[in-house]
Amino acid sequence: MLIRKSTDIRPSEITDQSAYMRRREFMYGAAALGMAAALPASAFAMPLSAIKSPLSTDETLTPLKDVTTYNNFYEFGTDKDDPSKNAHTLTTKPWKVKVDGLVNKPADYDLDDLIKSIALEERIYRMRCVEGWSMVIPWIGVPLASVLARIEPQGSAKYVAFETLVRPAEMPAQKGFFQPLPWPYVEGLRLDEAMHPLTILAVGLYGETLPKQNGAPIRLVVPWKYGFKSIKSVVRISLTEKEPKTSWSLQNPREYGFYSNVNPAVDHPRWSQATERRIGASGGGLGGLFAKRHPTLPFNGYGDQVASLYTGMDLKKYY
Ligand SMILES: Nc1nc2c(c(=O)[nH]1)N[C@H]1C(S)=C(S)[C@@H](COP(=O)(O)O)O[C@H]1N2
Ligand SMILES: [Mo]
Repeated sequence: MLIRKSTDIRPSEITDQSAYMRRREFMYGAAALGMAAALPASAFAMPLSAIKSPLSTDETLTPLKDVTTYNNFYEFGTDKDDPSKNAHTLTTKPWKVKVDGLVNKPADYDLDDLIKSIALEERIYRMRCVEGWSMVIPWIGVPLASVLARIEPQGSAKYVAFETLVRPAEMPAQKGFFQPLPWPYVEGLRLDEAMHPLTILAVGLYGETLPKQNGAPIRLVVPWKYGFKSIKSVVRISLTEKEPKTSWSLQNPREYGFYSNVNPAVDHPRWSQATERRIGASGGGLGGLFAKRHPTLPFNGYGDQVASLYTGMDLKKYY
């Protein structure tokens, strides 16, 4: 059988560049044959070409299957497999991003215009969830700094605020009786954090457009902060003078602060952050169901690049 879903690809194939290429050829072939409508949602991913970034880690990649089935995207439900089951209903085309606040170029941008002619880069990043697990994901995206340069923050802008889509008709948890978070999901960065070269807006992973469960069509990726800062399916970017509200600190201010830097020395009030479990059974030293937990690094291992952003701040107080 020629047609394979991304979830049918064996983990051993995934790190292999030639597997990307075969799948690309397959997608082009399928489109040419007019088969696209008959394919499952996950197969609508389109290939993206990107230059490899030197800012990537060389750690073993988390298998695609785990990256796309073990997710947090509460708009689609709170279980890890809810996003992969439910997110196919999300319409991601057309996609507008409202840019407003303290910028010289506010507009309702078409996503394509917002990132037009900014070179796509593949960035392999370690990601660390506050729940105590981690992954290594080959993102494709653009530096947020390049997008900010396009929209021109004004001199008084100190923060960047982000918002996710509110569309209950397509996001089941937004219309359910139990609403796990206030909507829209909101996040924010200080302007210097947003401008840092490690901060990207991702539009793809594993060589293709983003799966919906991972935040299609565009999501933030900030690898030195806990996963929840990396807001998905972004529809609004605002430049502000005041520190923006963030979803998890709105929901539980005692447990979650604005900065949310990965910090093994600051426990979550209900559990330690000292160690983590690498998701996926790919081997590669850290992975596997029975793999031991291993130490979490300050700033998720990106301290050399980002620690200077926080010089003089008490990171126990500003967690
Ligand atoms: N809109 C939105 N963005 C979100 C979330 C969410 O529930 N809604 N969850 C966050 C959390 S807690 C994590 S760990 C990451 C998970 O990203 P991934 O599923 O692509 O690994 O997305 C973050 N972005
Ligand atoms: Mo998370």
